[in-house]
Amino acid sequence: MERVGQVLEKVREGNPLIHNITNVVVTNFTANGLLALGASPVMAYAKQEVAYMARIAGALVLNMGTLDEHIVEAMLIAGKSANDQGVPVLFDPVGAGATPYRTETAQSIVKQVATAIVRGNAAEISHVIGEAWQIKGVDAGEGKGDVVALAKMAAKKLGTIVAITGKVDVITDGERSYLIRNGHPILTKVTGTGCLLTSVMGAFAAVEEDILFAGASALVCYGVAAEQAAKKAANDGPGSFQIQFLNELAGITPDDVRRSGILELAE
Ligand code: ATP
Ligand code: TZP
Ligand code: MG
Ligand code: MG
Repeated sequence: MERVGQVLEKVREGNPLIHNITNVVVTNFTANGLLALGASPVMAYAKQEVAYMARIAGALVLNMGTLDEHIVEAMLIAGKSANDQGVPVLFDPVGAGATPYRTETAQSIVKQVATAIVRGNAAEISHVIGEAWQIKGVDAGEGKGDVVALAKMAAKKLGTIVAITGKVDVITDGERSYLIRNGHPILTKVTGTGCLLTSVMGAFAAVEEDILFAGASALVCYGVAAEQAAKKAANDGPGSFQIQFLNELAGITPDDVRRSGILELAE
């Protein structure tokens, strides 16, 4: 946990610029969450500027939540520019599997852009690799099967690090895998907590070269911040939790992580 705390400190010291091409539901929450944590968010979508913005960013986050043809074009331009400059690209295939357009777009993006981390729920990740776990809108349905095995299969197939989140989170490069047992069920009652998480993983990937460990560290810190927020505000409902969660992202310390983080190497 010592090392997780160090990566958290590096985010705060580095204040990395995170270029998000994200969805209309979560834009404000994502910007505020990144700011709270100590990163520097920017949302930029115009095809005339995304290549430039991606090039100067510490990480680029592509999120498919509310797709249209212009967004897809911008994502591909930004993604290729980030790839050219060695800027890590994170991809959140929101709702892959819910409609053919989402599934096809997700598969087309991972084909054309080299990603550092792909993060989603189990159903979304399964559809990115052409497996068919159930999905309901942008939320996970009832998946049956081994999530670690699915994550490893996806990582190998896509040649990227894959994170599958839920009650327990898994992140893997296909060989080494971590399980993270932090978080709180009330996260599922606030929209955008998955999307913000992908952007937070971007902030960690921007400052730590070991991207697998960066991603695992982000998952631990995010989960611990949620637990702390839930302790203070869950009884008041999701609205209070959302606000308190931003406060905890700003306040979480390496000591908190040492005390409460649960990170395991998986088989
Ligand atoms: P979904 O649409 O399936 O909710 P998502 O994109 O919102 O997916 P989540 O899987 O909900 O992403 O992950 C967001 C955060 O919520 C992660 O930190 C994850 O660990 C946490 N989380 C999700 N479900 C639970 C749960 N039942 N208990 C604890 N933490 C959870
Ligand atoms: N509809 C399209 S994008 C979106 C909704 C509700 C937000 C999804 O956010 P998350 O983080 O996957 O819950
Ligand atoms: Mg969720
Ligand atoms: Mg999501």
